[in-house]
Amino acid sequence: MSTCRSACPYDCPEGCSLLVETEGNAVTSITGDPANPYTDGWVCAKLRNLPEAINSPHRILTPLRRTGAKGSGEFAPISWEEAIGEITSRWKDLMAQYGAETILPYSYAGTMGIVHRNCGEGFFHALGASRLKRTLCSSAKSAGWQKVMGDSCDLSPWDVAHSDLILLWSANIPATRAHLAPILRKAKENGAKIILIDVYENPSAELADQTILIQPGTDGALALSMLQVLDQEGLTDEAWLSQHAAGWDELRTTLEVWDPEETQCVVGLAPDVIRELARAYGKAKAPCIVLGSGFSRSGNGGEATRAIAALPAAVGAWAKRGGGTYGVCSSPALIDKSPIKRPDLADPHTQEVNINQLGPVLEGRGVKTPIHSLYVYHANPASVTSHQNAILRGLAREDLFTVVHERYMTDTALYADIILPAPYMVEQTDLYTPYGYRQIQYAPAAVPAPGQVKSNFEVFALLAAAMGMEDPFQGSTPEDLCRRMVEDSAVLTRAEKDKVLAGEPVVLDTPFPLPIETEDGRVHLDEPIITWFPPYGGREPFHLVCAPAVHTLNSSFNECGALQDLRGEMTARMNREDAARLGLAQGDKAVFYNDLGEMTCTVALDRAVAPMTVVAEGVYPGKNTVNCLTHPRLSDRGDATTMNDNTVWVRKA
Ligand SMILES: Nc1nc2c(c(=O)[nH]1)N[C@H]1C(S)=C(S)[C@@H](COP(=O)(O)OP(=O)(O)OC[C@H]3O[C@@H](n4cnc5c(=O)[nH]c(N)nc54)[C@H](O)[C@@H]3O)O[C@H]1N2
Ligand SMILES: Nc1nc2c(c(=O)[nH]1)N[C@H]1C(S)=C(S)[C@@H](COP(=O)(O)OP(=O)(O)OC[C@H]3O[C@@H](n4cnc5c(=O)[nH]c(N)nc54)[C@H](O)[C@@H]3O)O[C@H]1N2
Ligand SMILES: [Mo]
Repeated sequence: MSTCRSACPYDCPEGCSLLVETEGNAVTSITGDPANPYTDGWVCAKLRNLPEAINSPHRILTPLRRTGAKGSGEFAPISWEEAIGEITSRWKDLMAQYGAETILPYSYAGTMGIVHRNCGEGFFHALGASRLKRTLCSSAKSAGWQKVMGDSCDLSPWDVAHSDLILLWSANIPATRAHLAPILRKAKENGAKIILIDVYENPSAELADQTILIQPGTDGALALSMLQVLDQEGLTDEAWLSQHAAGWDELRTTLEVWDPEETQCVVGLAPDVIRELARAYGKAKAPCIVLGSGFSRSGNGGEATRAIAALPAAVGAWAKRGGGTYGVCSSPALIDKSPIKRPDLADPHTQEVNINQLGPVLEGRGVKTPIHSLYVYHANPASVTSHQNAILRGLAREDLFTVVHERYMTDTALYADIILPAPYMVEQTDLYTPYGYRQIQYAPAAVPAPGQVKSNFEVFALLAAAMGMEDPFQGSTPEDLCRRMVEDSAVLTRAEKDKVLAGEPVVLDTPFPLPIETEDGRVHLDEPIITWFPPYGGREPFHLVCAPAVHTLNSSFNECGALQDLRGEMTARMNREDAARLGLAQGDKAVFYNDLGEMTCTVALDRAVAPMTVVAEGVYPGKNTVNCLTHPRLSDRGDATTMNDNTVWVRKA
């Protein structure tokens, strides 16, 4: 038995450092590495159960060719030579007929390792394939933040311990930020008050002193109303604003309409609740907003982020230790990823497809060159992307040549013409820098890849050679590339570089006060904030929100039986009074539907939900799951998903 260091590859802010125990070539256990003070020696149930998936008999271990109808799941093993030969000869034919834009790569967040996440981009740019705009997650939030705060980072998680008022705003701590929980408990012991602001009583409520439930997509209105109260009641920090902000006087002239009496009908809170929240925020010594991303997956997500980002500026919170925000952008760029992403190879004239619009695009809508081949790697669009029914119709097209590089039979892989076998993180070498704090870790493979499994990096090298293209990495290995990126870091010191290259996690301090990295060094509150857009549909009475589940991560871990048991069946949470009106009780089956699709699942009433709101936690396998009800329209800023901004009808099944 031996133990080696590794890093979690999933898309959490946590970026845990891991200890992997192996026996021969088998992974026997995964635990947290005490060498990373934030991981502190423990990991979530998902990672503890990962060895089950790594060692599962259901893994795909050889390339496969489809033998039955698309979606039937009938495949036969083939060799790598045959697989690469078939893919590249099909591509050459399609390129001759339609041009390279007819090929669309589709990748997102299966692995967050810098090399394997990004190494395909240069290949597809060089090929001249359609470009994919990857805005499936929190791009509206980033774009709104950028407008106010430029390239500024926000706090590190441990800074939150110094705050005396913590707003958990649209954040599910036990699910997505588990290591913040001990820090929140510490802050509470020191006298901090914690308030959850969400559309349902998510499991963070157990850490909070108060829960405030608002209508989905109204966070911007709530923030503007809080600003109005702060301004009216003299709770703003005018000295800080005049020195560090631009546009406050313009913004304050627009606040009149956000009187709590006017705002109540938008956000669904009594005026007193808004006033008390604003007063508590304005009077706190160092108020901190822990800002999740759920609220930003809305038509108005970018503008809502601008309004929320104005709050710490208005009260001068950035000047106080523990004050500000945590969860937006906690890590500066420690590494230059361009040697892997190769933006220099991209042709800006090549057609661009928004990742959220795969369904309509596969149906021939919104593209100049129709897509005849789809190459999916480390993503599962049939489950995670809006307008599931259009995606499934597209994937079923006989004239679409689909390749899926996967570890097990996902709903997307079921529709592939060719499946290529992919590794778990312990079977490949990569470099990780999580977005939730300043950390970097180099993680060499712990065990060899089983069967004929190959990494994204290896597959793109094979595809490039078979297409007769120049190798964008000039024969380098992932190990070489990781080493070079660390050596070239403009931020890390020599001692830190040595530590990273020795495989140890390196955690960096946050400067205080945080530098404001806009062109003029000021927080930008200029330009009116426009926060009201109706949800998609709007005729249907219930607002549908997709929320994370504790025991899975998007569609990852659907392959893990123990975690599926812990998560339980697919449910939709409703407000108890709404359910009673519809004659629905806890455990009843109900149909949730709109003009895009229909989902039947169990009604859950055990957690409070805002009125007229339906919350679906987690991404489940199969057809008619929650993304059959979400529309591919884009957000106001960042061209991002609006999957939390749709409406549905509900009836008893
Ligand atoms: N266990 C687990 N961990 C995960 C994930 C997971 O699915 N499960 N996903 C990973 C990924 S990809 C990401 S991006 C991160 C962050 O993952 P996110 O999905 O961004 O999760 P949070 O940041 O916790 O924000 C979710 C919260 O936002 C709330 N919310 C939704 N709409 C609104 C709204 O309009 N207003 C308000 N106030 N609240 C709203 C939801 O009810 C939920 O409680 O977590 C990562 N970690
Ligand atoms: N309803 C609903 N929809 C959602 C969300 C939600 O909470 N609810 N969350 C949204 C968010 S925030 C995000 S970020 C997206 C994420 O959506 P995706 O990026 O599609 O992420 P996953 O669903 O985790 O699927 C990743 C797949 O990559 C595979 N994989 C992992 N590592 C590798 C590798 O090294 N190589 C290859 N070839 N494959 C690999 C895994 O086996 C897995 O099947 O989903 C979004 N969609
Ligand atoms: Mo995400």
